[in-house]
Formats: sequence, structure tokens, C-alpha cells
Amino acid sequence: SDPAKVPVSGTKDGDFRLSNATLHRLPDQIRRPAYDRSRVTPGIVHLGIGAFHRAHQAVVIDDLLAGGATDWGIVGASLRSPETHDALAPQDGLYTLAVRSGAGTNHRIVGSVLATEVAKEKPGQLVARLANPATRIVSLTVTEKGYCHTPQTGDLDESHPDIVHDLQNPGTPRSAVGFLVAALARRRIAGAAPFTVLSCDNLSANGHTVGRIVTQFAALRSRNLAKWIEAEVAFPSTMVDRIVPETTEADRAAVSSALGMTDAWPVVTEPFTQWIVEDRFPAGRPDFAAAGVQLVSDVTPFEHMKLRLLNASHSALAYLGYLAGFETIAAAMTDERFAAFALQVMQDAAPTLAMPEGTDLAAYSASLLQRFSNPALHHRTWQIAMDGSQKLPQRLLATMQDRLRLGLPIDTHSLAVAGWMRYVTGTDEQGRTIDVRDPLAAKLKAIAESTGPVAERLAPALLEVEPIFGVLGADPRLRSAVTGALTKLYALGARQAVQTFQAA
Ligand code: CS2
Repeated sequence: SDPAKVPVSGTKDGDFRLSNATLHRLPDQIRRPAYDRSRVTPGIVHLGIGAFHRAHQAVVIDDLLAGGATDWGIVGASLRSPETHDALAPQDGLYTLAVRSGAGTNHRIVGSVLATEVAKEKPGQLVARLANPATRIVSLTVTEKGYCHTPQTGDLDESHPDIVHDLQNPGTPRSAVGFLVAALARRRIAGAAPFTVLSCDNLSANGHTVGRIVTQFAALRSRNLAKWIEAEVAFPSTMVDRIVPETTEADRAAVSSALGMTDAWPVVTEPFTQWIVEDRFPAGRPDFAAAGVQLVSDVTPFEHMKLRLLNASHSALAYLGYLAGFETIAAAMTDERFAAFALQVMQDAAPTLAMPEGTDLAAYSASLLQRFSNPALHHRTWQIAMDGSQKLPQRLLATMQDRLRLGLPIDTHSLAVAGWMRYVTGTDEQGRTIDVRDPLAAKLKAIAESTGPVAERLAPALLEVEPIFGVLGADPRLRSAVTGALTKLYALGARQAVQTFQAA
């Protein structure tokens, strides 16, 4: 039988499957790896090989491999779920990048992911791979909650079940932090140089934050290990940007039909992509700049700009848009009041930023509004609404804190936070259940049940959730603004609340 004809659920018998052996069967116009994949060796291990990584960093590396940097291939690990590995292993790691806009779709096959593995199935194997000196960069997209930290403070959450487990079982960890430290400990004992840790998640000062968490975890194992990590390991911060909605069955079908063969897990994204990286790679790095990556000495201003303009307005649209019945961001953006509200979130963040000279925040905001309106991306408000407890601090609350410090009003952001509060009660404006996904979902729901849907009780009770709000939750100015916004939201509903907000 033909090994290229790997069966995959939902495909017809006799269909071809994307793989090294079938690349030559693709339609001519579809771009494919312009290099000999069999000569590429891994230099990067990526933790959290989801859609975002495959639409962003892996595409940059694909460009660099085509340019001859053949020792920088990627091995991608999922921490828990076997799904990505199951989809990509029969495809030799190949997958399609479908770039969508109003003008149509562009398909490209990406070849930079050489192999995938599932950490949970073979934790020892992943530790060994990370400990191997050929691995010079370990990058991460494990989402905010994957860092096992307290979002408000950025410190390791020592009571997190995975952290408790990893301290007891250092050789067979579960958490990203546990894997990094297990491998770094081995390198230290072997007298080998460490890898560079490259966080590509939407945390503020992501490099600094992961460095602190890793060091705090290591200190619980050994003081000397923690000292070595502090002295030897580089944690450059990065700002990553590309909108990558979850791949749907319809996307799989559309891509497979364009390919004339099955791709079990393509990724769908927008034309825009940006990656700004702090240039600190003592273990070496590929020539990122050759693929359009911006290398800077301090990424913090850009990270804050992105979190407080893009991600903040994204979350605002997600909560209020969901409550108003919009399934996607693009749908919410067709309502000019929601578009105006998103812009207001961005404009209110501007005075809290200290950008390098020449940065045009108005132009940046305008480009964000345009990207949010991309009619070809089906980016669900529900998807972005996920994990709000991990996202609010760096997206919304940091701006509110700074605005209070500057003596500026916080009404815009208070309405966004009120949207989150109503969302996490788990009941929408029509009384239907919301499938709230959040590590704190149960706790938040219990609070909502104890207060009932009464803004004057619900808002102050939620503001007391320390890991999200910290001391800011006790600030009377914030309490009154958020309570007022939630009162309005319950009285008017999201659509009207956003509208009267504009009128005011
Ligand atoms: C989104 C981000 O899901 C979310 O929370 O706000 O994933 C956003 O699409 C990316 O950060 C864009 O770069």
C-alpha cells in the first residue's frame, strides 16, 4: 500500500495526505519548502506547538531554512494533548499556512517543524532533548496560564498542582517551568552551556517574567542551581503579533480542497505578522533579521503597546461583543459603536506608554481596527474571552493603574472589566449558559452565585480576587468606576452600554 495514503477520519479512501512523499503532487502555485528537509537538523525546541507558533515563529524559521540556516530546525512539543502530534506525525511535520483576507487565501506549506512529541507521554525523552547541547534555543507559547504564576505579581505559584508535582518528580515534570529547570540542571551538572529561553506569550516583560519564575522554581530545588541560572541563562523578551483563530473543520475542508489532498491540521491567519526580539542569545541564534524580525535592546515599550492597544481592545470586544451576541471580532467591528469603543480603549492606553521617538500610535491603532475587521477571519469572541483571569492584569488593569496615577478617568476600561465580570457569571443577557474557560472559572462562578446578579454586590466581590486585582482591587476610585459600569451593563445590556458610552 502507498504510505502517502494515510487514512484520516473524515477523508475519503484513496485521498492523498500531505507529507514529504506527496509534496510533488501539490498544485504548482502552492509554495513549499525550498530546501532539502532531510539535511535540516534541530536547533530549537518549542514548548506548546499550537496554531500560534505554527503561524508565526515556525514561518520565520521556514524562511531562514530556505536561506540556508539548516541547523535551526524545530522540534515541537505539546505539553499534554496528543492532537497536534497525531495530526502532524503522518505528515512528516508538514502543514499548510492559509493566509486570509478580503482579497482571498494564500496557501503555503511550512517545513520547519521536523518532529513533534507529547511531553506527557514521554517526559524523560523531552528532558533529554532539552538537555542536549544541540538545542540552543527553547521557545515557548504555552499561553498565560502555562507559566503557573500569579498573574497580578508575576511570581511562581508554588501551590499550583503541576508545580507541586514537578518539585516531587523533577525528572518527569509536567509544567513548562519544570521541563526548563530539569534540563538546565542537567546541563549544569554536565558542565555544558545553557540554552536561551525565548517566551513568545502575551505576558508583559515575558522574558523577565519567565526568568523570574524559572529561577524561583529552581531555588526550591537548589540554591546553587538558581544562582547558576541567574548568572548563565538568557531570557530575552519578545513581542509577537499575528492573529491566529482556532482551526475549524470548515478550514480543514477548504485547505484540503485547495491542496487536492488532506492536511489534518492547517493553520489559518491574517497577512500581518510582527516579531520584535531582544538580542540576547549567548548560545547563538539564526539570522532573524534576514526574515524580517526586528532585533532591539529593549522590547518592553513594544510589548506594552501591543498588550494595551491590541490585546486590551481585543478582550474588551470579546466580553462586551459576546454579551451583545456577536460571534466573531469582525462581526462586532461591523457595529460602529463597538469599533469606536475599541478605538477608545486604545486611545486611553496611549498616555500610559513611553514609546521610542517616531512611534505613531494613531497609525498603529488604525491598523489594528483594520485587522480586527478582516472579514475572512472567523475569530470567535468566545476564544479570546478565555482565561480572562490570566489576561486582565497586563491587558486592562495595568493601564487603569497608570491612568489613576496620572489622575485620568478610567471609564472605558471599567466597562471592559464589567463585561468580563458579567461574562464570568456564566449566564448571558438572554439567560443562557456561557461556557466559561478559565483556571479560576469555578471560583468566579461561586462568587457570582453568592452575590447574585447585583452589580453593587458582584463588582466589589470580584475585585477582591487577589491573584487578578491585587491591591488595585481595593482602590476606591476603581471600585466605584467598575461598580458603576457593571450597574449600567446590567441595566442596559452590552449593546446599549457601549452606545451610551459613546454618547457620554
Ligand atoms: C488574543 C490574542 O486570544 C487572545 O487573547 O487577544 O491571541 C491575539 O490574537 C494575539 O495576541 C495577536 O497577536
